[in-house]
Amino acid sequence: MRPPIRSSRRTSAVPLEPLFAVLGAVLLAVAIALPSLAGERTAIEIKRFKFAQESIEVPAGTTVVWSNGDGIEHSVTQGVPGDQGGAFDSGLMTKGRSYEQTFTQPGEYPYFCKRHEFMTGVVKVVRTN
Ligand SMILES: [Cu+2]
Repeated sequence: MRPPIRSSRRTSAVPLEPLFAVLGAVLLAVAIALPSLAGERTAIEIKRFKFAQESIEVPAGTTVVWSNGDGIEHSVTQGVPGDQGGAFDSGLMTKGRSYEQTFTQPGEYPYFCKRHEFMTGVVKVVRTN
């Protein structure tokens, strides 16, 4: 009888760990460098008739990006219901649309949805040092 053929191949011939370490270092360097190239960006999703973060605090220069995840139109309108501030207004956004606003001046910026006035949020912009 012949002995069964044995494979000498190993399942993991190429060590991947060093590659991941290099990739991780590159990604970290990019993540550190990006905010200094352009202001920081932060995302707020609109989902189930709510702004995912109803209150956020960001450093001046930050761009806030709202995106509509609902199958119904929403807006991001500066001010409070009945007293629209006028500083920014996305208009009605269909599903998948996004709107961005850069905040350069420290202060509190309340906003709401024109269609659903119970949907409110605030962006608190703080001075950067
Ligand atoms: Cu709405």
